[in-house]
Amino acid sequence: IVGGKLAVVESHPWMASIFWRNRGGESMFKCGGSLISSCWVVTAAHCFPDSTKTKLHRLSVFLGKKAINETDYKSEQKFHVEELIIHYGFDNSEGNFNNDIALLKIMGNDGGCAEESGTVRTVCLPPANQMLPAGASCEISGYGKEQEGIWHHSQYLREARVSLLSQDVCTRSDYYGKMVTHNMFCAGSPDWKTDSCKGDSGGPLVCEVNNRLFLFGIISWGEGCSQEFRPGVYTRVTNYNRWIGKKTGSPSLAAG
Ligand code: 4AZ
Repeated sequence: IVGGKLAVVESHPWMASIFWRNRGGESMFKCGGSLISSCWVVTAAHCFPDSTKTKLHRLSVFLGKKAINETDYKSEQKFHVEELIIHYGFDNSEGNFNNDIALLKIMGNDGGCAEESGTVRTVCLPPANQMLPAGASCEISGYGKEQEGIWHHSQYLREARVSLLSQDVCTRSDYYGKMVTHNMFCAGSPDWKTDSCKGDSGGPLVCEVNNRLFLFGIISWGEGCSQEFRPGVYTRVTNYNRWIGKKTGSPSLAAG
């Protein structure tokens, strides 16, 4: 997150962090994610290159984690991945991560799923037809870079506010042109100082509607971070209600 501030996990209790264990047994932070029901985390499909899919045992997911390199048994919950479902339409042949969405079925060592606590809680999915106006203010969070070009990620969870751009503006040729499809939307700050960045992908963009927060976006891509005319690009979650409902076994989501 560029231009944001330190966050407490209690304010983003759906925030998941996904780690990948290499052959040496060393765990590396891979992506963010969001807890949408007790057993399911939604994230970005591009977090999983082909090799990852067949090696689910190398993945672990944490909820309620305060810092990437610290363990706090009181606040965090750890899971392995039972199932990884990458959207059938995920396509990076144009270099734009179309349909950048994936689901992880999580399971703890006790065979159970996430348990609600002060630091762990699900986020709501918006109804399928819910649109927000350009300029609406939303919140992003993640452990990604605080600046493009630095080598390290943030050790602590950070948050920032960004505003939604209209599709007309973001597909203009001085922005992203046709790279941005109807499965995506853009968000940024008018002064270009706030953005998601490398390492934030898969994580949430949440917006408030009627005093409730909903997961409208999944952090997906962008040309660099906080560059002029290059806002962050987010997966448009409302396009996937049916798919999410079908895969997670809550078909009522399709209706919202
Ligand atoms: C990334 O590589 C990434 N500025 C995430 C978000 C943005 C750019 C890159 C948006 O994970």
